Amino acid sequence: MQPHPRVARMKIMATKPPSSPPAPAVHRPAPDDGGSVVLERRAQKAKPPQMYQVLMLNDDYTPMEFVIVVLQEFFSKDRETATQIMLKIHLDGKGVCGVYSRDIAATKVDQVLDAAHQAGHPLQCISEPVE
Ligand code: TYC
Repeated sequence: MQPHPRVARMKIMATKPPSSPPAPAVHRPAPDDGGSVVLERRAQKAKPPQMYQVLMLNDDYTPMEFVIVVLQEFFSKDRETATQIMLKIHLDGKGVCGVYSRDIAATKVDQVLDAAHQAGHPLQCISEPVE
């Protein structure tokens, strides 16, 4: 009996045992580069966080001593440094008390405003991005 025409046209393929995957390509250094490895410089991904400076503003009513104590308590200044900063604010109208990450700066501002409010002084304190 004749095989069906489609069967007759089928090629019989020999089956091969599975071959192992091709070996990874080895990129040999070009003959003239001395075998050196070139590391590409990548743009830095993470920028340092924006920092914020906390400033106190001068006014005519808050006692100097209160400002000095605030600088010692909340900004960890020794008495001499605190006095210098207070006098700078008194003379220039404002002065930097410290530089912090955004959340810490906001906390410092709250602490100063709370203490001033509790003591009945109009002392003002703000934070702003550095640069
Ligand atoms: N000017 C105030 C006074 O003469 C002192 C003062 C200093 C007030 C700094 C506020 O942020 C300040 N008593």
